[in-house]
Amino acid sequence: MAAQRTIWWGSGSAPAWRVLIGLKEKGLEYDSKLIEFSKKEHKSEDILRLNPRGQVPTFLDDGVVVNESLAALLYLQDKYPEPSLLPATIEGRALVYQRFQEAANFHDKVSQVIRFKWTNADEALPQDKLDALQAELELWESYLSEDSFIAGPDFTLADISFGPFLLVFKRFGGTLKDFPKLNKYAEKIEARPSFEDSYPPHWKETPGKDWLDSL
Ligand SMILES: N[C@@H](CCC(=O)N[C@@H](CS)C(=O)NCC(=O)O)C(=O)O
Repeated sequence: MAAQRTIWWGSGSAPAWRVLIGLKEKGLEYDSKLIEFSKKEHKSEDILRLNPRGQVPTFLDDGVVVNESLAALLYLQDKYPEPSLLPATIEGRALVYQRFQEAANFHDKVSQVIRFKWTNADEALPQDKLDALQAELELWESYLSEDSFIAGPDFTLADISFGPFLLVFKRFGGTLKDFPKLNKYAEKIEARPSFEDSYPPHWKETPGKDWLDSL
């Protein structure tokens, strides 16, 4: 019998996007529950029963609940090993595990500037927050070589962890003009079918912000 699989997600939620990308990379069918944050649907009974934090992604696979996005990606790789999203060598996997977790730093710096602007729309972004984001971008730029993915020559779990947040950065005006390798990388992942087929629907219909256009 086919697995019963459901994901609750919200348009523009990078953690939820990660799990959608993982499902698509694995070629798995799923029941898609797109929630609206403005209607507080992430606090619905259906979600709270499975995820007391009332967040997306909320993910149910064959009776197993795995809510945290990174945990859900590891679960998918574990339960559905092929096609693999990990390198064959232990050295390769070590780097993927590192970047997979390290993406939290980039997420944090991007979120800090976005949160600041949501609540202080008329104020300029604090220089220290911009500097911290610039330093993050420099690190991630240094991790790439001309045609590589973020943790080596192949697309892996590390790209699913990091990529959606890089595209959030672009959505909020990031240009990557001083980061040519990241810019090329962003275009490459954005065009990948798993990203394209799960692209945040409202991003296709509405313009983003220009808050990060100095970077
Ligand atoms: N650590 C969680 C974060 C999930 C998360 O923060 N989801 C946000 C949307 S991006 C959410 O549902 N926020 C609503 C809330 O916290 O009430 C993960 O990686 O899955």
